[in-house]
Amino acid sequence: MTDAGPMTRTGTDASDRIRWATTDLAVEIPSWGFVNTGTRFRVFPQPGVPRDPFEKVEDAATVARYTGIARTVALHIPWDAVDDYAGLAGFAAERGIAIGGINSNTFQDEDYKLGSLCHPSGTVRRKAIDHVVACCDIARQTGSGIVKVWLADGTNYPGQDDFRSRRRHLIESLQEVYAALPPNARMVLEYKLYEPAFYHTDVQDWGGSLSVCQHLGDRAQVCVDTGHHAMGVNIEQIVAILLQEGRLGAFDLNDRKYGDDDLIVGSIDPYQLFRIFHELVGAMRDQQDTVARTTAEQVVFMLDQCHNIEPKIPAMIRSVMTLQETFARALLVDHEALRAAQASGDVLEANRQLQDAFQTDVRPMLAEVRKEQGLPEDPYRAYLESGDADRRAAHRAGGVAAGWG
Ligand code: RM4
Ligand code: MN
Repeated sequence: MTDAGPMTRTGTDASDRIRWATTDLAVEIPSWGFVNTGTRFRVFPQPGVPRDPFEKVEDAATVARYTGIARTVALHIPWDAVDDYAGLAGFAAERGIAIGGINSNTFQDEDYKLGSLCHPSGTVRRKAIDHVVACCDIARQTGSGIVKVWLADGTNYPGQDDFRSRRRHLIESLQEVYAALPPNARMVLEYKLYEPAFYHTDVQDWGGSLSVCQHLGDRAQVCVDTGHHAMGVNIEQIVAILLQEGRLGAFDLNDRKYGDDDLIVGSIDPYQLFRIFHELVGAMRDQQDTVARTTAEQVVFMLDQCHNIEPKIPAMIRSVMTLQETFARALLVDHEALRAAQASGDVLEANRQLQDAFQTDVRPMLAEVRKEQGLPEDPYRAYLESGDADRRAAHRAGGVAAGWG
C-alpha cells in the first residue's frame, strides 16, 4: 500500500487506523441531547433528566467515561446560560471533558418573528448580533473554539420580504460576529432547507452558507447537519466540495427517514454515514491537497440528536460507538486499489472496494482496542448493567427537568 503520512489514521497498519478511530475521533456531545424533548404533539418526560447545565455536563462526561472519546460538550445559549462560564468549564474539566461549540439561539424570542440576523429592522438585527457576539465571549470564557450559528430566518409567503436585502443584512451582521470571535476560534454557519419558515429560508443550503462564509474570512466555515437536506441529496458530495474549499467546519450528525427527525446517527441509512466518512478519510490521506487534508483534520463531529422516546445516555453511547465503527470501516478502504479501479474505468471493482470495507465487521477489533485502554469492551452494555441510570434518577428526583427552553 502507498498510504502516506506518519499519522496513524493514514498508517499502513489497519489496526493502527482502527485505534485512531477508537481513541481520537473528535466526537462532540450536545447538551440538549439529554433534556426532555418531543414533537409538537407531545413531550414524554423521562426519569433522571438533567435539571441544569451542570447536570447536562455530567451526562456528557458519563458518555465520555464509557466510550473513552466524546471529550467535548456543546452548549446552547440561553438554554445553558450560567452566571460563571469559566466555572462551568472548570466543572467539565474536573470530569475529563471540555466545552465545545457554543450554539447561538435567535429563534425563541418574540422579536424574532420575522427573522433575526436577516430581519428588516435594524433594531432586531442589533439584538440578534449582540446575542451571537455574547456567544463569542462565552467561547472565550470557556475556552471553546467554535461558535455556531443556525438561523430560523425565512419567510412564509412569496413577496413577504426581499431576498437580496435579507442576504445583505446577514452578511453585515455576521461580519460583526466574525470580528468578535476569539483569536483562534472558528464560526460555523449551519444551513437548513426549510422549517420553521415554509416559503424561503435565508441560509437554505451549503452554497448559501459557503457564499456568506466567503464574505467573512477563513475562520468562517459551513456546518453540515445531515438532517437538513431535501430527500436524495448527495451529502457526501457536498462534504467533498466543502473540504476542497477549506470550508467544512463541523457536522451535526443524526439520521432521518423523512424530515429533520434527529434520530440517532446511522439508524436509518448507515451507508450514507459511511460514504460521508469515506470522503473525510480520502481528504485526510491526500498528500497533494493540503487544504482538504488540514480541513478534514479539524472537523468537529457533533451529534445533534433528540432522544424523544429512547433513553438518552444509552442513545448517545450507542451513537458514539456507531461513529467509531463507521469511521473505522471507512479507514479500511484500500485507497490504492480503489484508485487503480477508478483509473482503469472498472466500475464494479471500484464500488466493490467500498462495499468490502463497509461490510467488514470491525466491532471485535474496536472491543480489543477498548480493552487495552481499560475501557468497557461494549460501552453500551456496560452502561446498562452499571445501575447508573437508576442512581441518577433517584438522585435527580424533584426539581424541574430541563427541556428546550
Ligand atoms: C436546529 C439546528 C441546530 C440545533 C437546534 C436545536 O434545527 O439543527 O443545530 O441547535 O435545531
Ligand atoms: Mn443542527
